[in-house]
Amino acid sequence: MKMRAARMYGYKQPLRLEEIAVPPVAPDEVLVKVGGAGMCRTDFQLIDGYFDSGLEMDFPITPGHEVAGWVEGLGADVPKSAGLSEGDQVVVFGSWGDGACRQCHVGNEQLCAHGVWAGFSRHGGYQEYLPVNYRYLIKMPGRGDLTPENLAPLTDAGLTPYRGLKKLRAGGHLGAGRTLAVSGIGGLGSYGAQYAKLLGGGADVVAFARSEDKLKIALDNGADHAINVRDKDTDAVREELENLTGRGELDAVIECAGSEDSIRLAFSLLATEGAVASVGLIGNRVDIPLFPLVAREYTYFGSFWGNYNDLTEVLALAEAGRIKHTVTRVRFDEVNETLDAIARGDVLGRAVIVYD
Ligand code: FEH
Ligand code: ZN
Repeated sequence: MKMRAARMYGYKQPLRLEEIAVPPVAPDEVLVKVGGAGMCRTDFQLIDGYFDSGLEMDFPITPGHEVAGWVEGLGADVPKSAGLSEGDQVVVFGSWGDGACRQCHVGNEQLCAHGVWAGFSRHGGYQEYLPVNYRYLIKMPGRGDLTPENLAPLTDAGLTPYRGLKKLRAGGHLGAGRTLAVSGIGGLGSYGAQYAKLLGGGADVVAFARSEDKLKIALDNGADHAINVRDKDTDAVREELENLTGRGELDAVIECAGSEDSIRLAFSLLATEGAVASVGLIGNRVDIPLFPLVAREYTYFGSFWGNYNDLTEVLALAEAGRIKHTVTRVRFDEVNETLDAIARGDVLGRAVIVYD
């Protein structure tokens, strides 16, 4: 059987749109027919060489770490306890640890130093069929808006800010009377604005973005206020923040962009004992003034992707109809142009490849 695959043969070059053989599945794997493959800014960064120094790449590889689809076939050793049958709609947890380290044993396989990430190895969602170990599939009912194109982004864009907000909540930085900013309303931030209300415990939620279209998505998704931070210095943003919320400072920030400017702005507006959770990866370094960090006892969380149980919580919210999806459908032959649009910040919500 043949399949379409957009494959990477090296850095800084377009993906090759090919027709290749559907790969065989190992006995403990399931062949997933991809119904939706989210296109993440990280995919553009992978191709552009952002991970060059840190990842050994055995080209060609197929990008795409946000996958949902259907069970096409089951390997011989997939246990009945997995509860999987052909035709089931499934979501792929995309971070596959070695199962041997401390992080894997507590369930944080996304932190495994020897793990494999879908879309950073031979197989990712930019191909029509994907072999996945049965342990990394979560069955979802196929009703209403629970479609592969809506479910796929929940495995990264809709998972990463969720984990970051859980860290802010667990650290006691959220709750009534607090001001929580969602900085960057791209793929991650369109979910971050929703989780800020769902997990914020009554916090006042302010969205920061650089375009009115994206701020509208944040407000539609539950943010209480929106500030366009394009070409504004900290004082101007602080004044607008005070006019909107009655306070010119933030108690917590879920930082979904990762640009050096947006992280700098977050810390410039942070209240005493405030906290920032960084989940975005646009930049390379952060520049944080040391004295305020110490004297005002800031907390700075790095938060990466999400673990399997975080994903089951997100999917439970989706199944309960608590998550709004902002998806731009992409045809397979539009993949390269869409990656360029993502790099420019021109995509609203999440771009998702559908193999019509
Ligand atoms: C995913 C996989 C690998 C590196 C970075 C990412 C981010 O998109 C996590 O949100
Ligand atoms: Zn991603």
